[in-house]
Amino acid sequence: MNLPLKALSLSVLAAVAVMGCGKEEPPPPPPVQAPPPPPMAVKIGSVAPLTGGIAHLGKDNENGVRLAIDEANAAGISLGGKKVKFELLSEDDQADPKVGNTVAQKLIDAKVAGVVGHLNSGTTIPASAIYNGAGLPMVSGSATNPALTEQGFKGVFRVVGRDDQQGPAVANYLAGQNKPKTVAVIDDATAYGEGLANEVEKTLKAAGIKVLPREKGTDKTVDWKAVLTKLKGKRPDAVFYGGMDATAGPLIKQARELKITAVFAFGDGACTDKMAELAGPAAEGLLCSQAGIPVQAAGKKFLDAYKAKFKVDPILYSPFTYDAANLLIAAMKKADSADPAKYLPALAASNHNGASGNIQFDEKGDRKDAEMTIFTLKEGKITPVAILKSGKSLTLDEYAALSAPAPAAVAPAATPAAGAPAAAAAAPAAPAAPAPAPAPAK
Ligand code: ABU
Repeated sequence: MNLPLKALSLSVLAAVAVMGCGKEEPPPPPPVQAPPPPPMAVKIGSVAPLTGGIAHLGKDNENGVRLAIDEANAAGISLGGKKVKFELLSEDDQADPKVGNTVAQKLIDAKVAGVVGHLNSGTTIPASAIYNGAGLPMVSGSATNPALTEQGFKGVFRVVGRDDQQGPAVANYLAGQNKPKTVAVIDDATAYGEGLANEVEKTLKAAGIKVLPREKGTDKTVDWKAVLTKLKGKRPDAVFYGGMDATAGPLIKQARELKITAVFAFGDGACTDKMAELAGPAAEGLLCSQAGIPVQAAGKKFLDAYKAKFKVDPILYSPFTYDAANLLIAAMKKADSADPAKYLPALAASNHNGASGNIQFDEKGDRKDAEMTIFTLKEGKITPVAILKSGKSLTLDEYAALSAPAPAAVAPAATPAAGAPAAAAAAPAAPAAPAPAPAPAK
């Protein structure tokens, strides 16, 4: 080996030796961070008919609850020092009381912390006894039969008014506006339909109006020809039907096909644009009522968020089920617990500005000073004509103006509007402004 080559070999060997002996230790790994604990799951049940003739209303109810839950999760809520993730457990009771009882027990077994529902009085009333037995609070956003809150159950609430308020409201409006001498009353033999029809009949009779013997269908009746043919011979000036839109649409359509010209009036369950979809032009001019504010008057933030999320407009009760879910969540936050026994007192003491206005409960669990709205169907759309609040009658514009919070008038003690600084959000319990709109006639 010549000299330069030998020198190179030695230096390579030397370099290898240095690398082998003087190898630098890699930096120690960073201390292992414990992963953050998973959020505590808090389940909220929602029950409504999601199949069958009024599935569209059930889906609307469910959407209201889903929106409230998603907003709460996005806001990030902790209870008892633990981050919480609310989960929706949605059940289909098919508007059937037996199925309603089964799914009520299913939600209890799944350890939900509270329930929004059910939609129908006929399912809500029996299910409420099951929830009550389990100590589980429930808030209905739509069940209006008075019996629901007359049972003495401490955990049962509703955020709509009652049919012993709604029945007189729609009957008095009909009597005053249309001045019928004879009225036919039909119901669908459900707790809601029959109960509301009874209230309407009582009010009409008290106003000196003749009411024909009651006619009956069911919540599945879509062929009303026999009932209508019988009624036609009696020439009523008006017909009131206690039932939902799925059966009410065919009723008015077939009535017009039979050339019955009577005014048709309905309660909240048939007070939707679906009436025009089912009956076409035959639905024009009908009267109907809602045991709360019209959906058009719900908080803008709610209306916008609903449309953005579900790509459709809310139908009827979703502002109320949204509020019901937010009431449960607000009570849990106040009690710092999802334990029903711990948050129930906060729920009962709610003072919440929601999408449907200010919500407080009376000792029975009914909404204090609930609005009643009268509508007509105009150009295919259910259109409010009078909002009854604290004994006064307001147009939609008057109601919005009255309810718009003045900067200094927002009640500081009330829960901040969870999803909706509704025009109605800071509505005072008893508006001080005069009510210029025509009073519903009695
Ligand atoms: N409020 C009308 C629909 C729900 C019910 O059955 O009460």
